[in-house]
Amino acid sequence: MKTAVVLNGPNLNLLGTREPAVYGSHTLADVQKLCADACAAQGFNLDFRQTNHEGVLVDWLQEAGRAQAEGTVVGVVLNAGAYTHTSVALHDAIKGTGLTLIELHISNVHAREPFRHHSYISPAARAVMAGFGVQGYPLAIAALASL
Ligand code: CA2
Repeated sequence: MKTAVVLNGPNLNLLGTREPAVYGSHTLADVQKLCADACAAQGFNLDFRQTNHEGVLVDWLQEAGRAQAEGTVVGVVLNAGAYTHTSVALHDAIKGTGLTLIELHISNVHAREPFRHHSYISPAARAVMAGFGVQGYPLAIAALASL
């Protein structure tokens, strides 16, 4: 059974505690449950992680890239949080690993502040999803199955 990797970046551990108008009221634990159910439906194992540290995300992307090359990982769903808009290192990690990666945002970043309109992730991603709320996560896992 292959594994779907879901990586979450900075401040996503705060989901459900503030800004419900933007991010909804679900917690990250709720999101993990949504992902677990979606993986069960697709016949995947789930590897679900969150970190506030850019270099940790780089390490995890490299780890997932090696596992995908070995055939044990189907791909990655990445919500890089604010690093989306700043991180050449994440762009390079995705490009360098050749990962099948879906960039995901809970909110519609294009309907928000201009500084959220640019993504360093998008040019390296296989697909981009934004604005589906936390339901985007199970949608992205289903999409990994068909990529
Ligand atoms: O919409 C998304 O998923 C974002 O990736 C979330 C990031 C933001 O910087 C991106 O522009 C869009 C922020 C995640 C922080 O989430 C919080 C949730 C509740 C309270 C405070 C922060």
